[in-house]
Amino acid sequence: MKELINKTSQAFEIKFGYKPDTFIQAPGRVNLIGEHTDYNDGFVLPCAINYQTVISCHKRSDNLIRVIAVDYDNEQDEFSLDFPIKKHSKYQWANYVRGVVKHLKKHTNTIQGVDLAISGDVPQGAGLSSSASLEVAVAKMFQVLYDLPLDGTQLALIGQEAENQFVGCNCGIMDQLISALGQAQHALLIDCRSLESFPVSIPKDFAVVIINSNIKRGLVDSEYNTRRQQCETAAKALGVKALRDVTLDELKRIENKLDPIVFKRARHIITENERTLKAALALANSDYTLLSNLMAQSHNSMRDDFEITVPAIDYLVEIIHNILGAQGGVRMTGGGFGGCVVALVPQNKVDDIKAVVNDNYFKKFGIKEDFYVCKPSKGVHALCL
Ligand code: GAF
Repeated sequence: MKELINKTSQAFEIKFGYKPDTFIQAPGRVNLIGEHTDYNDGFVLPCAINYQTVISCHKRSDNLIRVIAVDYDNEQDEFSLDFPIKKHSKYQWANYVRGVVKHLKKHTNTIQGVDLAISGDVPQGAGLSSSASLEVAVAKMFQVLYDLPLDGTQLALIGQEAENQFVGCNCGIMDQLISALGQAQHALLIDCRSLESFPVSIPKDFAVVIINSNIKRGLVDSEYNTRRQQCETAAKALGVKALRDVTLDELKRIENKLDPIVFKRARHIITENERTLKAALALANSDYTLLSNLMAQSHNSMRDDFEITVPAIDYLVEIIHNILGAQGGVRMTGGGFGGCVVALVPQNKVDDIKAVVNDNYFKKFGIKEDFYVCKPSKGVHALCL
Protein backbone atom coordinates (compact mmCIF):
# COMPACT_ATOMS: atom_id res chain seq x y z
CA MET A 1 0.00 0.00 0.00
CA LYS A 2 2.85 2.43 0.90
CA GLU A 3 4.30 1.69 -2.49
CA LEU A 4 1.03 2.67 -4.20
CA ILE A 5 0.90 5.92 -2.25
CA ASN A 6 4.50 6.72 -3.14
CA LYS A 7 4.01 5.92 -6.82
CA THR A 8 0.85 8.00 -7.16
CA SER A 9 2.21 10.94 -5.13
CA GLN A 10 5.40 11.05 -7.18
CA ALA A 11 3.58 10.86 -10.51
CA PHE A 12 1.20 13.58 -9.28
CA GLU A 13 4.02 15.91 -8.28
CA ILE A 14 6.01 15.37 -11.46
CA LYS A 15 3.05 15.99 -13.73
CA PHE A 16 1.18 18.70 -11.84
CA GLY A 17 4.08 20.44 -10.09
CA TYR A 18 2.60 20.45 -6.60
CA LYS A 19 1.84 17.92 -3.84
CA PRO A 20 -1.42 15.97 -3.43
CA ASP A 21 -3.15 16.47 -0.08
CA THR A 22 -5.72 13.67 -0.07
CA PHE A 23 -5.26 9.92 -0.45
CA ILE A 24 -8.04 7.39 -1.06
CA GLN A 25 -7.91 3.62 -0.89
CA ALA A 26 -10.62 1.23 -2.18
CA PRO A 27 -10.25 -2.56 -1.97
CA GLY A 28 -10.93 -5.31 -4.46
CA ARG A 29 -13.03 -8.23 -3.26
CA VAL A 30 -13.40 -11.95 -3.14
CA ASN A 31 -16.80 -13.60 -2.92
CA LEU A 32 -16.98 -16.53 -0.49
CA ILE A 33 -20.37 -17.72 -1.78
CA GLY A 34 -23.44 -16.38 -3.61
CA GLU A 35 -22.47 -16.24 -7.27
CA HIS A 36 -24.64 -14.47 -9.87
CA THR A 37 -27.28 -14.01 -7.18
CA ASP A 38 -26.81 -10.23 -6.88
CA TYR A 39 -28.69 -9.33 -10.06
CA ASN A 40 -31.46 -11.75 -9.01
CA ASP A 41 -32.11 -9.62 -5.89
CA GLY A 42 -30.51 -12.41 -3.84
CA PHE A 43 -27.77 -12.87 -1.24
CA VAL A 44 -23.97 -12.73 -1.45
CA LEU A 45 -21.16 -13.22 1.08
CA PRO A 46 -18.05 -11.36 -0.11
CA CYS A 47 -15.17 -9.80 1.78
CA ALA A 48 -12.96 -6.89 0.79
CA ILE A 49 -9.28 -7.83 0.38
CA ASN A 50 -5.95 -6.15 1.02
CA TYR A 51 -5.38 -5.53 -2.68
CA GLN A 52 -6.60 -2.10 -3.69
CA THR A 53 -6.80 0.98 -5.86
CA VAL A 54 -5.08 4.06 -4.43
CA ILE A 55 -5.65 7.66 -5.54
CA SER A 56 -3.51 10.68 -4.63
CA CYS A 57 -5.45 13.86 -5.34
CA HIS A 58 -6.07 17.55 -4.76
CA LYS A 59 -9.09 19.65 -5.59
CA ARG A 60 -8.95 22.44 -8.14
CA SER A 61 -10.65 25.80 -8.22
CA ASP A 62 -11.90 25.36 -11.80
CA ASN A 63 -13.91 22.56 -13.45
CA LEU A 64 -11.11 20.52 -14.97
CA ILE A 65 -10.47 16.86 -14.13
CA ARG A 66 -6.88 15.80 -14.87
CA VAL A 67 -6.04 12.12 -14.41
CA ILE A 68 -2.81 10.10 -14.51
CA ALA A 69 -2.98 6.29 -14.77
CA VAL A 70 0.33 5.30 -13.22
CA ASP A 71 -0.09 1.59 -14.12
CA TYR A 72 -0.67 2.43 -17.79
CA ASP A 73 2.67 4.08 -18.33
CA ASN A 74 1.37 7.33 -16.86
CA GLU A 75 -1.23 7.78 -19.60
CA GLN A 76 -3.28 10.92 -19.02
CA ASP A 77 -6.84 12.02 -19.46
CA GLU A 78 -8.30 15.48 -19.11
CA PHE A 79 -11.93 16.59 -19.34
CA SER A 80 -14.15 19.36 -18.07
CA LEU A 81 -17.27 19.31 -15.93
CA ASP A 82 -18.60 22.15 -18.11
CA PHE A 83 -19.30 19.88 -21.08
CA PRO A 84 -21.24 16.62 -21.53
CA ILE A 85 -18.94 13.75 -20.52
CA LYS A 86 -18.37 11.31 -23.38
CA LYS A 87 -16.43 8.06 -23.65
CA HIS A 88 -12.68 8.26 -24.14
CA SER A 89 -11.85 7.16 -27.66
CA LYS A 90 -8.68 5.25 -26.69
CA TYR A 91 -8.30 4.50 -22.99
CA GLN A 92 -10.71 2.04 -21.39
CA TRP A 93 -9.36 2.84 -17.88
CA ALA A 94 -10.39 6.47 -18.38
CA ASN A 95 -14.01 5.47 -18.91
CA TYR A 96 -14.33 4.21 -15.33
CA VAL A 97 -13.29 7.67 -14.11
CA ARG A 98 -15.42 9.54 -16.65
CA GLY A 99 -18.42 7.28 -15.99
CA VAL A 100 -18.32 7.87 -12.24
CA VAL A 101 -17.96 11.64 -12.67
CA LYS A 102 -20.83 11.72 -15.15
CA HIS A 103 -23.15 9.80 -12.81
CA LEU A 104 -21.98 11.67 -9.73
CA LYS A 105 -22.97 14.92 -11.44
CA LYS A 106 -26.57 13.67 -11.53
CA HIS A 107 -26.56 13.56 -7.72
CA THR A 108 -24.82 16.85 -6.97
CA ASN A 109 -23.99 20.17 -8.55
CA THR A 110 -21.45 21.16 -5.92
CA ILE A 111 -18.38 19.43 -7.30
CA GLN A 112 -15.52 21.16 -9.07
CA GLY A 113 -12.29 19.98 -10.65
CA VAL A 114 -9.69 17.56 -9.31
CA ASP A 115 -6.13 16.53 -10.17
CA LEU A 116 -5.55 12.84 -9.47
CA ALA A 117 -3.08 10.01 -9.96
CA ILE A 118 -4.25 6.39 -9.75
CA SER A 119 -2.48 3.08 -9.18
CA GLY A 120 -3.58 -0.33 -7.93
CA ASP A 121 -2.51 -3.87 -7.16
CA VAL A 122 -5.81 -5.72 -7.63
CA PRO A 123 -4.95 -8.28 -10.34
CA GLN A 124 -6.79 -7.19 -13.47
CA GLY A 125 -9.12 -9.49 -15.38
CA ALA A 126 -8.96 -12.06 -12.58
CA GLY A 127 -12.48 -11.54 -11.25
CA LEU A 128 -11.32 -9.70 -8.11
CA SER A 129 -13.12 -6.44 -8.97
CA SER A 130 -10.31 -4.12 -9.94
CA SER A 131 -12.81 -1.98 -11.86
CA ALA A 132 -15.32 -1.74 -9.01
CA SER A 133 -12.52 -0.66 -6.69
CA LEU A 134 -11.54 2.08 -9.15
CA GLU A 135 -15.15 3.29 -9.45
CA VAL A 136 -15.65 3.36 -5.70
CA ALA A 137 -12.30 5.09 -5.14
CA VAL A 138 -13.20 7.85 -7.62
CA ALA A 139 -16.67 8.36 -6.09
CA LYS A 140 -15.17 8.46 -2.58
CA MET A 141 -12.53 10.96 -3.69
CA PHE A 142 -15.25 13.47 -4.70
CA GLN A 143 -17.22 12.74 -1.55
CA VAL A 144 -14.17 13.53 0.62
CA LEU A 145 -12.87 16.52 -1.36
CA TYR A 146 -16.26 18.20 -1.68
CA ASP A 147 -17.80 16.94 1.56
CA LEU A 148 -20.74 15.38 -0.28
CA PRO A 149 -23.58 13.90 1.81
CA LEU A 150 -23.26 10.43 0.23
CA ASP A 151 -22.93 7.22 2.23
CA GLY A 152 -21.11 4.04 1.17
CA THR A 153 -24.21 2.49 -0.40
CA GLN A 154 -24.80 5.59 -2.52
CA LEU A 155 -21.17 5.62 -3.64
CA ALA A 156 -21.53 1.96 -4.64
CA LEU A 157 -24.72 2.68 -6.60
CA ILE A 158 -23.00 5.50 -8.49
CA GLY A 159 -20.15 3.10 -9.34
CA GLN A 160 -22.63 0.50 -10.57
CA GLU A 161 -24.52 3.09 -12.66
CA ALA A 162 -21.24 4.13 -14.26
CA GLU A 163 -20.38 0.52 -15.07
CA ASN A 164 -23.88 -0.34 -16.38
CA GLN A 165 -24.67 2.84 -18.30
CA PHE A 166 -21.31 4.33 -19.25
CA VAL A 167 -18.80 1.48 -19.50
CA GLY A 168 -21.53 -0.87 -20.75
CA CYS A 169 -21.15 -3.88 -18.46
CA ASN A 170 -24.42 -5.05 -16.95
CA CYS A 171 -23.04 -6.11 -13.54
CA GLY A 172 -24.94 -6.41 -10.26
CA ILE A 173 -24.22 -4.40 -7.10
CA MET A 174 -22.04 -6.85 -5.13
CA ASP A 175 -18.58 -5.67 -6.17
CA GLN A 176 -19.12 -1.96 -5.61
CA LEU A 177 -21.00 -2.53 -2.37
CA ILE A 178 -18.32 -4.66 -0.72
CA SER A 179 -15.57 -2.30 -1.92
CA ALA A 180 -17.50 0.54 -0.25
CA LEU A 181 -18.67 -1.19 2.93
CA GLY A 182 -16.15 -3.96 3.65
CA GLN A 183 -15.07 -4.46 7.27
CA ALA A 184 -11.73 -5.67 8.59
CA GLN A 185 -11.75 -9.37 9.54
CA HIS A 186 -15.35 -9.80 8.32
CA ALA A 187 -17.30 -10.96 5.33
CA LEU A 188 -20.60 -9.19 4.65
CA LEU A 189 -23.84 -11.02 4.07
CA ILE A 190 -25.54 -8.63 1.64
CA ASP A 191 -29.20 -8.65 0.75
CA CYS A 192 -29.00 -7.35 -2.81
CA ARG A 193 -32.66 -6.30 -2.79
CA SER A 194 -32.75 -4.15 0.33
CA LEU A 195 -28.98 -3.47 0.17
CA GLU A 196 -28.75 -4.17 3.89
CA SER A 197 -25.58 -5.90 5.00
CA PHE A 198 -24.67 -8.00 8.02
CA PRO A 199 -21.04 -8.51 9.07
CA VAL A 200 -19.95 -12.10 9.68
CA SER A 201 -16.67 -12.50 11.51
CA ILE A 202 -13.87 -14.53 9.90
CA PRO A 203 -11.81 -16.18 12.64
CA LYS A 204 -8.21 -14.96 12.96
CA ASP A 205 -6.89 -18.53 12.64
CA PHE A 206 -8.49 -18.80 9.18
CA ALA A 207 -6.97 -17.50 5.96
CA VAL A 208 -8.75 -16.32 2.84
CA VAL A 209 -6.64 -17.82 0.09
CA ILE A 210 -7.09 -16.87 -3.56
CA ILE A 211 -5.56 -18.90 -6.36
CA ASN A 212 -5.54 -17.14 -9.71
CA SER A 213 -5.74 -19.76 -12.45
CA ASN A 214 -4.36 -17.15 -14.87
CA ILE A 215 -6.81 -18.51 -17.42
CA LYS A 216 -7.73 -15.47 -19.48
CA ARG A 217 -11.40 -14.89 -18.94
CA GLY A 218 -12.94 -15.24 -22.38
CA LEU A 219 -16.43 -14.20 -23.53
CA VAL A 220 -17.15 -12.90 -20.04
CA ASP A 221 -19.43 -10.07 -21.04
CA SER A 222 -21.53 -11.94 -23.56
CA GLU A 223 -21.87 -15.05 -21.35
CA TYR A 224 -22.66 -12.85 -18.33
CA ASN A 225 -25.43 -11.09 -20.24
CA THR A 226 -26.81 -14.40 -21.50
CA ARG A 227 -26.98 -15.71 -17.92
CA ARG A 228 -28.82 -12.56 -16.84
CA GLN A 229 -31.35 -12.95 -19.64
CA GLN A 230 -31.92 -16.63 -18.80
CA CYS A 231 -32.58 -15.72 -15.16
CA GLU A 232 -35.00 -12.99 -16.24
CA THR A 233 -36.80 -15.41 -18.55
CA ALA A 234 -37.25 -17.87 -15.67
CA ALA A 235 -38.50 -15.13 -13.31
CA LYS A 236 -40.99 -13.98 -15.93
CA ALA A 237 -42.29 -17.51 -16.47
CA LEU A 238 -42.73 -17.81 -12.71
CA GLY A 239 -44.55 -14.45 -12.56
CA VAL A 240 -42.13 -12.91 -10.04
CA LYS A 241 -39.91 -9.84 -10.01
CA ALA A 242 -36.75 -11.87 -9.45
CA LEU A 243 -35.66 -15.44 -8.76
CA ARG A 244 -35.17 -14.41 -5.14
CA ASP A 245 -38.96 -14.67 -4.82
CA VAL A 246 -39.38 -18.40 -5.53
CA THR A 247 -38.56 -21.74 -3.94
CA LEU A 248 -37.09 -24.77 -5.66
CA ASP A 249 -40.47 -26.53 -5.43
CA GLU A 250 -42.15 -23.66 -7.21
CA LEU A 251 -39.54 -23.83 -9.96
CA LYS A 252 -39.96 -27.61 -10.28
CA ARG A 253 -43.70 -27.17 -10.74
CA ILE A 254 -43.15 -25.35 -14.04
CA GLU A 255 -40.15 -27.39 -15.16
CA ASN A 256 -41.93 -28.81 -18.20
CA LYS A 257 -42.80 -25.30 -19.43
CA LEU A 258 -39.20 -24.11 -19.31
CA ASP A 259 -36.30 -24.54 -21.66
CA PRO A 260 -34.06 -27.10 -19.84
CA ILE A 261 -31.11 -24.66 -19.85
CA VAL A 262 -33.22 -21.89 -18.33
CA PHE A 263 -34.43 -24.38 -15.71
CA LYS A 264 -30.83 -25.23 -14.74
CA ARG A 265 -29.82 -21.57 -14.54
CA ALA A 266 -32.76 -20.81 -12.26
CA ARG A 267 -32.02 -23.86 -10.12
CA HIS A 268 -28.50 -22.56 -9.53
CA ILE A 269 -29.76 -19.16 -8.38
CA ILE A 270 -32.47 -20.52 -6.08
CA THR A 271 -30.21 -23.09 -4.44
CA GLU A 272 -27.27 -20.66 -4.28
CA ASN A 273 -29.39 -18.17 -2.33
CA GLU A 274 -30.24 -20.90 0.19
CA ARG A 275 -26.60 -21.95 0.43
CA THR A 276 -25.44 -18.40 0.96
CA LEU A 277 -27.78 -17.81 3.90
CA LYS A 278 -26.76 -21.16 5.40
CA ALA A 279 -23.05 -20.45 4.84
CA ALA A 280 -23.26 -17.11 6.67
CA LEU A 281 -24.80 -18.93 9.64
CA ALA A 282 -22.29 -21.77 9.43
CA LEU A 283 -19.41 -19.28 9.49
CA ALA A 284 -20.95 -17.40 12.41
CA ASN A 285 -21.38 -20.71 14.28
CA SER A 286 -17.88 -22.00 13.38
CA ASP A 287 -19.49 -24.99 11.65
CA TYR A 288 -16.73 -25.60 9.11
CA THR A 289 -18.00 -29.01 8.02
CA LEU A 290 -21.24 -27.41 6.88
CA LEU A 291 -19.40 -24.47 5.32
CA SER A 292 -17.14 -26.85 3.43
CA ASN A 293 -20.14 -28.78 2.06
CA LEU A 294 -21.97 -25.62 1.04
CA MET A 295 -18.95 -24.24 -0.82
CA ALA A 296 -18.49 -27.60 -2.58
CA GLN A 297 -22.16 -27.66 -3.57
CA SER A 298 -21.90 -24.07 -4.78
CA HIS A 299 -18.98 -24.99 -7.01
CA ASN A 300 -20.79 -28.02 -8.44
CA SER A 301 -23.84 -25.90 -9.14
CA MET A 302 -21.74 -23.29 -10.98
CA ARG A 303 -20.11 -26.12 -12.96
CA ASP A 304 -23.21 -28.16 -13.81
CA ASP A 305 -26.21 -25.80 -13.67
CA PHE A 306 -24.85 -22.33 -14.36
CA GLU A 307 -21.98 -23.64 -16.52
CA ILE A 308 -19.52 -20.86 -15.76
CA THR A 309 -16.45 -22.84 -14.67
CA VAL A 310 -13.59 -24.08 -16.87
CA PRO A 311 -11.58 -27.35 -16.50
CA ALA A 312 -8.52 -25.66 -14.94
CA ILE A 313 -10.69 -24.08 -12.24
CA ASP A 314 -12.55 -27.36 -11.59
CA TYR A 315 -9.19 -29.06 -11.22
CA LEU A 316 -7.86 -26.51 -8.71
CA VAL A 317 -11.02 -26.86 -6.64
CA GLU A 318 -10.76 -30.65 -6.72
CA ILE A 319 -7.13 -30.92 -5.58
CA ILE A 320 -7.60 -28.34 -2.84
CA HIS A 321 -10.82 -29.97 -1.65
CA ASN A 322 -9.05 -33.33 -1.49
CA ILE A 323 -6.44 -32.12 0.98
CA LEU A 324 -8.78 -29.87 2.95
CA GLY A 325 -11.57 -32.32 3.58
CA ALA A 326 -14.19 -30.77 5.83
CA GLN A 327 -11.73 -28.40 7.52
CA GLY A 328 -12.41 -25.52 5.15
CA GLY A 329 -14.18 -24.60 1.94
CA VAL A 330 -13.10 -24.05 -1.66
CA ARG A 331 -14.92 -22.95 -4.81
CA MET A 332 -14.61 -20.80 -7.89
CA THR A 333 -15.23 -17.13 -7.12
CA GLY A 334 -16.49 -14.27 -9.31
CA GLY A 335 -18.21 -14.07 -12.66
CA GLY A 336 -16.58 -17.21 -14.09
CA PHE A 337 -14.99 -18.45 -17.35
CA GLY A 338 -11.52 -18.43 -15.77
CA GLY A 339 -10.29 -16.21 -12.98
CA CYS A 340 -9.86 -17.35 -9.40
CA VAL A 341 -10.60 -19.98 -6.80
CA VAL A 342 -11.22 -18.96 -3.18
CA ALA A 343 -10.46 -21.16 -0.19
CA LEU A 344 -11.36 -20.36 3.40
CA VAL A 345 -8.94 -22.51 5.35
CA PRO A 346 -7.22 -22.90 8.72
CA GLN A 347 -3.95 -20.91 8.68
CA ASN A 348 -2.00 -24.13 9.26
CA LYS A 349 -3.28 -25.56 5.95
CA VAL A 350 -2.07 -22.70 3.76
CA ASP A 351 1.33 -24.24 3.02
CA ASP A 352 -0.20 -27.62 2.13
CA ILE A 353 -2.53 -25.96 -0.35
CA LYS A 354 0.26 -23.93 -1.86
CA ALA A 355 2.35 -27.09 -2.26
CA VAL A 356 -0.38 -29.18 -3.87
CA VAL A 357 -1.20 -26.45 -6.37
CA ASN A 358 2.44 -25.73 -7.09
CA ASP A 359 3.21 -29.44 -7.64
CA ASN A 360 0.27 -30.20 -9.90
CA TYR A 361 -1.32 -27.24 -11.67
CA PHE A 362 1.47 -26.27 -14.05
CA LYS A 363 2.17 -29.94 -14.86
CA LYS A 364 -1.42 -30.44 -15.95
CA PHE A 365 -2.32 -27.15 -17.63
CA GLY A 366 1.04 -25.59 -18.54
CA ILE A 367 0.04 -22.36 -16.77
CA LYS A 368 1.53 -21.00 -13.57
CA GLU A 369 -0.93 -19.92 -10.89
CA ASP A 370 -0.68 -16.89 -8.61
CA PHE A 371 -1.35 -17.37 -4.95
CA TYR A 372 -2.59 -14.64 -2.59
CA VAL A 373 -3.16 -15.03 1.14
CA CYS A 374 -5.59 -12.20 1.89
CA LYS A 375 -6.81 -10.32 4.91
CA PRO A 376 -10.51 -9.46 5.02
CA SER A 377 -10.23 -5.66 4.86
CA LYS A 378 -11.94 -2.38 5.46
CA GLY A 379 -13.93 -0.74 2.64
CA VAL A 380 -13.09 2.51 0.89
CA HIS A 381 -11.63 5.29 3.04
CA ALA A 382 -9.40 8.32 3.02
CA LEU A 383 -5.93 7.53 4.32
CA CYS A 384 -4.51 9.60 7.15
CA LEU A 385 -0.80 9.96 6.41
C1 GAF B 1 -19.27 -10.03 -11.52
C2 GAF B 1 -20.33 -8.95 -11.38
F1 GAF B 1 -19.76 -7.71 -11.49
C3 GAF B 1 -21.06 -9.06 -10.04
O1 GAF B 1 -22.10 -8.12 -9.99
C4 GAF B 1 -21.58 -10.48 -9.81
O2 GAF B 1 -22.72 -10.72 -10.60
C5 GAF B 1 -20.49 -11.52 -10.07
O3 GAF B 1 -19.87 -11.32 -11.33
C6 GAF B 1 -21.00 -12.92 -10.03
O4 GAF B 1 -21.44 -13.24 -8.76
O5 GAF B 1 -18.25 -9.83 -10.58
